[in-house]
Amino acid sequence: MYREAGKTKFQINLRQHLRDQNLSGNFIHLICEIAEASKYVVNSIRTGDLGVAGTSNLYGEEQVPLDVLSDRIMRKRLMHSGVVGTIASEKTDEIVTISSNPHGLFSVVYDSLDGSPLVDLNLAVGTIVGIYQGNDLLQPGRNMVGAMYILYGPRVSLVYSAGKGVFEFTMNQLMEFDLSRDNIQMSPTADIYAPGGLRAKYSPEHDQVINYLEERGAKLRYSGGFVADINHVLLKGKGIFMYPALRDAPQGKLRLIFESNPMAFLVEQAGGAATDGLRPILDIVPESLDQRSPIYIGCKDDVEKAAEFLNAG
Ligand code: FDP
Repeated sequence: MYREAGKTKFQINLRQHLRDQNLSGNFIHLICEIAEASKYVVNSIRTGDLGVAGTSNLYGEEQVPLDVLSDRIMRKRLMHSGVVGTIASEKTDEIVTISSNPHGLFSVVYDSLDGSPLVDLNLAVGTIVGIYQGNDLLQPGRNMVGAMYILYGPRVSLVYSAGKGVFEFTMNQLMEFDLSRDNIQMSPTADIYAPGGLRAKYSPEHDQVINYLEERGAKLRYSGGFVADINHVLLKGKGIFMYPALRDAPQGKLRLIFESNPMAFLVEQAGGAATDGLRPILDIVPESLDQRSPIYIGCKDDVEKAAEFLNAG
């Protein structure tokens, strides 16, 4: 976590860490640009909107809803980064081509403010990002070259993987990201479970998964924000998050490309697993940008056990 220089210990910042990982200059630039954008998102969350979207402020400027503002912040940063050929945002659901020659460039999918309704309740929200090489966004998540999220909680943290482990950085007083957790690893079984959706709409098979976890002594922990809930499961290392198929929503709620894939990439990198009940989330070939999928994600043995229950039905 720290670098020794004589007797002084220095924090390792994000850029230094990325250089130490021997990642390409373009990739480092991209991650750092997203980290920069997040500082403006933090500022908007802390000071902007406050439930007054649609009204004007003291200076007659119309207040922009936070989810729109954060989307603009992220989009602008990516478009001007010079290393991104294609973007797609959960907010607009359209593919934006920045460069028609994708050679050497990345395509980026993102949800700039997941859980945005929670901001007015002062609960944690986050940004989710998936990164591919080239310009094809409708490919399995396994082809991603990197994924990350930024959690805006009591602290701001950035968790990323470029396929060489999972690392957490925390924003310091200077709004720089310092390495705070090295090579995050998950245990095989969960102590906590985070269950999305309405219990009355669960299938009997999913009920069995819940009962199994409860009987094993796992405690329910659910914030209602995907990023905070995944962060809890991943950093505790002993958890499982589930957003199942519901009776009136057989594909569940969460978006495969914008939400589930980046998180599945991170959790697999930490030794966990993610399934839709039938196959690993990362192996699903998306047919559309807005495709949804049920998800069971977290400790490997429990994800496998959940799939067993679901398939026994
Ligand atoms: P939200 O609709 O509030 O943006 O991404 C969708 C999401 O939040 C996730 O952050 C969260 O995990 C989920 O929906 C919560 O859904 P339920 O309220 O149905 O549990």
